[in-house]
Amino acid sequence: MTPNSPAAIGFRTELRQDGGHLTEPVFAARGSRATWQERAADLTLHAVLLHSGAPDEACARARGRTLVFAGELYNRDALHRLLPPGRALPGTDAALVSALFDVYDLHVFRLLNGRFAALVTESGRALLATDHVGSVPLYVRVAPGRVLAATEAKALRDAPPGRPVPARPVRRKTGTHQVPAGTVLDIEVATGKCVPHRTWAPPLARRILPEEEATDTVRRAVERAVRTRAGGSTPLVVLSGGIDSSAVAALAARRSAKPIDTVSMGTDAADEFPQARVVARHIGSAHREITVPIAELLRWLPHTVWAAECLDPDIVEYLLPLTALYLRIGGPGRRVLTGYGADIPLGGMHRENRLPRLDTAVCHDMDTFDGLNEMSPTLSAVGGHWTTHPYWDRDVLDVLVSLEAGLKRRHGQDKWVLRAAMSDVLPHEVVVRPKLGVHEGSGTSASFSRLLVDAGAPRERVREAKRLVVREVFDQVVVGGRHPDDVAIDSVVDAVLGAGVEPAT
Ligand code: IOT
Ligand code: MG
Ligand code: MG
Repeated sequence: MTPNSPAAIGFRTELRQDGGHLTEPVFAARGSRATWQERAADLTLHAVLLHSGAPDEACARARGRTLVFAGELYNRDALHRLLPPGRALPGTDAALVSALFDVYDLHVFRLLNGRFAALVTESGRALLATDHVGSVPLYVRVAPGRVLAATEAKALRDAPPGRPVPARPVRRKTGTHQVPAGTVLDIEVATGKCVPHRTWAPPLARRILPEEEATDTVRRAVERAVRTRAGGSTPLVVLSGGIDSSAVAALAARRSAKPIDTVSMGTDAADEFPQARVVARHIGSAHREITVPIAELLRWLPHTVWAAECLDPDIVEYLLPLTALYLRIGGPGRRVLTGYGADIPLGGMHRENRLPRLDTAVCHDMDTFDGLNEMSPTLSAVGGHWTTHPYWDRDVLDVLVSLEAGLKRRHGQDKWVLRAAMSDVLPHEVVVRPKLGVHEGSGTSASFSRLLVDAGAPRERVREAKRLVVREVFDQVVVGGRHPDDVAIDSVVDAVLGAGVEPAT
C-alpha cells in the first residue's frame, strides 16, 4: 500500500574529507527533519532528511554503501523480478534500489520508473541521480574533497563556492548546478571529477499506429500510472474539468472502493467550477471548491518561486494558482494526483493544427522542460502535501511523445488520442471540451498583467515586466534567502518598473 507521502521528500547531503559541515539548511518543503552523521571510508556524510515519519525507510546501508532516496518508485513489481531468486523482497524503495545497485551499479537508474532524487555513496564515490524527467529537482556543489547536494538550491546557500560540473549553473549561485533530468553524476569525491550518464531521453522517433491500437496503448499506460500512484489511500485529484485531470480522476475513481476526493480552485475573477462539477458528479467524488481572491493569489507569487526555484514567467503563471490551492487544502498531508504535463507531449498548449508545427512544438517542449521544475513536489510540500503526475510517468511519457502527430491532432480535435482513449469513462461534453490553461481558467495571467499595467508598465512591455518580476523574486527568495512572507509583490513590481523595463536581450 502506498502511503500518503514517500518516506522522504527531500534532503541535503554533505560528503567531505575534512569533516566540517554547514549550518542548518532552509527548505521550502514542509516535513519532519532527521539529521545524522556517519563515516564512510575516509569521508564523512552529514545528512538532513525531510521525512514523513520513518526516516530510516529513506536510507539503505549495505556493504559500505549508503543510499539516500527522496521520492518513490512506480515499477516495483518489475524491479522485484530482477532480484536474485530466493532473495527476500526489500521493504522500501531505498532498499530495493540499493539491492539492484549490487547487480547493476549506476545502471540501476536506467531501470527505475519513479519520482525521486537520490544519493549513493561508496568507496570515495558520490552518485547523484534524478528520475527520467528530473521531477524532483537536485542541486550539487562540487569541490575536491567535498560533494554537497540538496533537493532545493536554497539549501546550499551557505556552501563555499564549487567548481564547474557538467550541469546547468543556477543563477547567481556560484558553483551550484542542477543535476539534469534523467542523469546520474558519478563523482570522485577526492578530486571532484564528475562524469554524467544519461539514463533517459525523450523519444525522437514517431510511431504509426491504427487508431484503436493507439487509444488502447494510451489507456493502458495511463491506467497503470494512476494505479501505481493512487496506492491504497484515498487519492485527492486536483480537478479542472478539462480532459487531462478528468481522465485521471475518472480512472482513480474506477479502481477505488470508496469515493475519491476532488478539489477545484478558482478566483473571484474566474473559475472552471461548473466544468469540474460535471466530472465530480459523474464519477461520484467528494468534491470541494476553493476560491482564492485575486489579491491574495498574487501575494503567493513569492511562495511559488520559492518552492519551484523557477525563473520562467509563463511556468510561474501555471504554478501560482496550483501553489495557492495546495496552501489552501489544509488538513493532514494528502497524496495528490494531477493532470499536469499532459499538454506537453500532446502539444495541447499550442492550439496548433498543422502537423509539422505541432511536432516541432512537442520537440521544443521536450527539449526545454529540464530545469523549469514545474513538476517539483516542493510546490505542494509547502502546504504539507505530496503530488504525483501520471502523465509524466516514464512509460506514459514514452508512449505519448512517440505517437505520430496525426494521432495527437485528429478529426478536428487537439489531444485526440487521449480524448478517444477516455471516451467511455467521461461524459461526452468533457471528452470534447476545448483546452483551457490553468493560468487562463483562474484569471491568473490576466490579473498579473493588470497589476503591472496599473503600476505603470506599458502594455507592450508586460511580458518582459513579468520576466523581471519573477527574476527579482527569485533573487530575493532563492539567491538571497529571504522568506517569501517578507517579500511584498507590490514593492517588487514598483522596484522593477522604477528601474525601467528594457526589452528582452
Ligand atoms: P492545465 O493543463 O490547465 O492544468 C494542469 C493541471 O493542473 C490539470 O491537469 C489539473 O490537475 C490542475 N488544474 C488546472 N486547473 C485547475 C483548477 N482550476 N483547479 C484544480 N486543479 C486544476 C499548463 C496548463 O495548461 O495547465 N500546464 C501544461 C504545460 C506547461 C508547459 N510546460 C512546458 N512547456 N514545459 C501541462 O501540460 O500541464
Ligand atoms: Mg492540461
Ligand atoms: Mg486546464
